[in-house]
Amino acid sequence: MYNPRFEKDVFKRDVRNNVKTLFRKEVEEATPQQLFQAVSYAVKEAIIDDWLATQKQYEKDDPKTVYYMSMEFLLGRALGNNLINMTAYKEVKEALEEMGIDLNVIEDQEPDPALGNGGLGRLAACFLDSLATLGYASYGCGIRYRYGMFKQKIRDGYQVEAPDNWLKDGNPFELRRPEYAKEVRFGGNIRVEYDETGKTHFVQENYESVMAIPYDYPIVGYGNHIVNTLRIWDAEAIVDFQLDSFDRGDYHKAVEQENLAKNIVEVLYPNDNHIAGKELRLKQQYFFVSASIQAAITKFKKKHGDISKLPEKVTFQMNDTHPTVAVAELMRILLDEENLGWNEAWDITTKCCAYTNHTIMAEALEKWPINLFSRLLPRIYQIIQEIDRRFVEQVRAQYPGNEEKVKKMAILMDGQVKMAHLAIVAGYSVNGVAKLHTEILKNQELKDFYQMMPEKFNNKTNGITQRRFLMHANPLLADWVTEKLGTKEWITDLSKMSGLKEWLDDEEALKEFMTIKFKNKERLAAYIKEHNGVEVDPRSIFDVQVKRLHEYKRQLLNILHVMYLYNQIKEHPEMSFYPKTYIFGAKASAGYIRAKEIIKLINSVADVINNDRSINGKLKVVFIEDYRVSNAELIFAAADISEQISTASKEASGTGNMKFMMNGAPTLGTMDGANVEIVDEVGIDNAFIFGLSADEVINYEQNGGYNPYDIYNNDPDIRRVVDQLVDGTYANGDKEMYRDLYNSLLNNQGGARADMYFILKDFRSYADAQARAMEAYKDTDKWAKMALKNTACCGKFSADRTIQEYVDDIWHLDHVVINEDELEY
Ligand code: F58
Repeated sequence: MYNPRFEKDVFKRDVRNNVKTLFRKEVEEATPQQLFQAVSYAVKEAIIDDWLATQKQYEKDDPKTVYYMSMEFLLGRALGNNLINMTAYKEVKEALEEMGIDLNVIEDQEPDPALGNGGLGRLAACFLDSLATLGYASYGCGIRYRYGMFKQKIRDGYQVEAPDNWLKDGNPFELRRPEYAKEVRFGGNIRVEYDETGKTHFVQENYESVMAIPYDYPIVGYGNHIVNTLRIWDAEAIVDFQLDSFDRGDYHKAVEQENLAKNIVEVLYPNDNHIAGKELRLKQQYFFVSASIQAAITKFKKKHGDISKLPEKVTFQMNDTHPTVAVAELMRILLDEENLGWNEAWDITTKCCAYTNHTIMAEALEKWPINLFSRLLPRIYQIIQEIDRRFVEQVRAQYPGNEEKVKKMAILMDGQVKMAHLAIVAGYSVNGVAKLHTEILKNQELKDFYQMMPEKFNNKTNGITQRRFLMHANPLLADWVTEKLGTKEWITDLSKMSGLKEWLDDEEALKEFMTIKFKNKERLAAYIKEHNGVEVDPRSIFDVQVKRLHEYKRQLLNILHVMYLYNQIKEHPEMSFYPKTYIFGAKASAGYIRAKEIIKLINSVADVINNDRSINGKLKVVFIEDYRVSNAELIFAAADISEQISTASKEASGTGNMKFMMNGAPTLGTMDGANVEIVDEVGIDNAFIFGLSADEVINYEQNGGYNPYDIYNNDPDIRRVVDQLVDGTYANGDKEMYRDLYNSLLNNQGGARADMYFILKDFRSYADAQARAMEAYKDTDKWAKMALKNTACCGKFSADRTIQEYVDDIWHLDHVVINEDELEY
């Protein structure tokens, strides 16, 4: 793909000029941060041309557009990724080298935008990349949080949170678009008016409002000149705080509006798989949803006029229930502003909105107290009442006399607004994110809805972008893949990876493959040395678990097993043992006490083991501070083993599992989420599977759980490890530090069953899988083959495949092509 701005001389000149105009400096005097800015602005100029060309093409072709509505977009750094997708990475690297600048150092200057918690937010970012790459018109719609996911520091083994002021040096890639601002209203009351024709009008009065100001981010497609837009909203007070309002007695109002604007976009709620239910969060939701839908309608009407045709050109995908007020907001606009009747408005709305579910964890299901909801969003609440009234009527008609059904399915029940129910009733599609997850939704969690409207339910197994997680994260492997396949087609068609199977029996190729892994392990070892001060041996097995910290993800199982291994090594110093490095990375939500105890435990175990000379470095434990997209890229590339050990049925899909697989790390995991499909692709012999099945877990849960004492009393190794939580071994003699963890494993506590996540139940089977993995690793050739097989079989897990399925089954978008010859640079 050609872009004249990446001609070396042109690019170098642009960088030099940028350093001058931005900082009044010569390149030689500029700081790395200033160079990052100067380089990024030069890249942005190249992007802008394609961004304009894309808008023109869309204007001409008038394709149907998806609005991907999400509270979170976990983008990661943009510079490297943009260069890759502009197919200019290597040229720019060279051009900068000639100027004495190292691109890697420059890339490291970019703050890592973390407008998301974990899987759900990162999925949204991968989807935008794939939409642009496949040539589909799309907008990401979200919030421009002033502070993203907190920075994690580890102090004395404990997690400490520091604010993530990611915008402090400005952001070269964003574009402020005040001309597209929209007003968003909260609170007040609704006055009913009748006009001369007898028609009813609903007027909101005494409300507070804020101005939503959009910031646009370019989303660069790979090698196709398409640049889509991520539009995230900032909030500003409607009237800037003015002194004269003091005189008018509006002082309080003026201050309030300022505060409202400031608070709404201040910070991302740092919860993963848990809903806090705070009023401010609902404000955030309505804020970005209302602004986005208003903007979409304005754009549509400008071009098409006739609002009844909206479903032909627009679809709103709701990333989990967080944007579900979209349904009612669209109804509000159609009813109150477009003056449509209820049936017509409902017909349009239910053809435009679709919903993705990402979890079955009860604590993540969104429910809002009616009093809070109706006070904050009075008109939206009225509309939901009417949606609910009509829906309940339908349930009664279909299941006469079955008031149980009504109770289970109503949107408004027990003083709550149930957002998932609203999303299902109003959505034309409801999808899960992996086969197993969708089956559980259909047969357990959402069974009543599935029975009533089976046609809405479908599965879309998640995927990841190979542009970031292979090309950018692992350039050595990316080049090797291209060489072995003799083509770069895998970059936009990951199914081509299966061509690597030809090399499975080629000793030389396997050696090269493992040499690349080794170099990546050295790169990670250097990072760990620099950031943790711990020496790890790149020849040891890198066994990695990186993801958010949550009990269901069972980092506790992993660290208990490390404690068990340590006991074994101490007791049988002669036993055969391949050196292992256990690597963890995880943030805990700030208020999630038990998750924080687990982080402390991991660090305490690391302290004891890493400082025990008697074990000759056979075992090391590392907790990588501040796990985020940028260091994740180093970690996936360097992993030997991918730990995916959630309690079966709890992890909807997982996407980290796919990133490890792509980079040649076999899965050690349960039959949960997309692990099931990974095993389908790679074969059971190329993974290390253990533990209860989802059916078994669900069965235990429905029958009151199991008794962990049966295991504790009969398995001395397990008992010893559990007892070590309360005998001071890992707490400098303090017997209380981990008492809560100990209790969580053995005793029922309030509503929570003992060992809710089946850690002791799965322990033996986990230890066995670990032992099998170690045995397999000892056989170098066999291991290399297994690792390569994983890379070769990752084709299904591209987000490109996922997006194509969304397009075919749900969105029905039109494919857009930009003809390079027609570009006017
Ligand atoms: C994750 N959910 C799932 N939620 O846990 C994971 O299995 C799946 O692969 C991924 O979505 C993508 O489908 C998740 O990350 C959140 O973080 C929410 C954030 C907002 C509050 C509720 C949880």
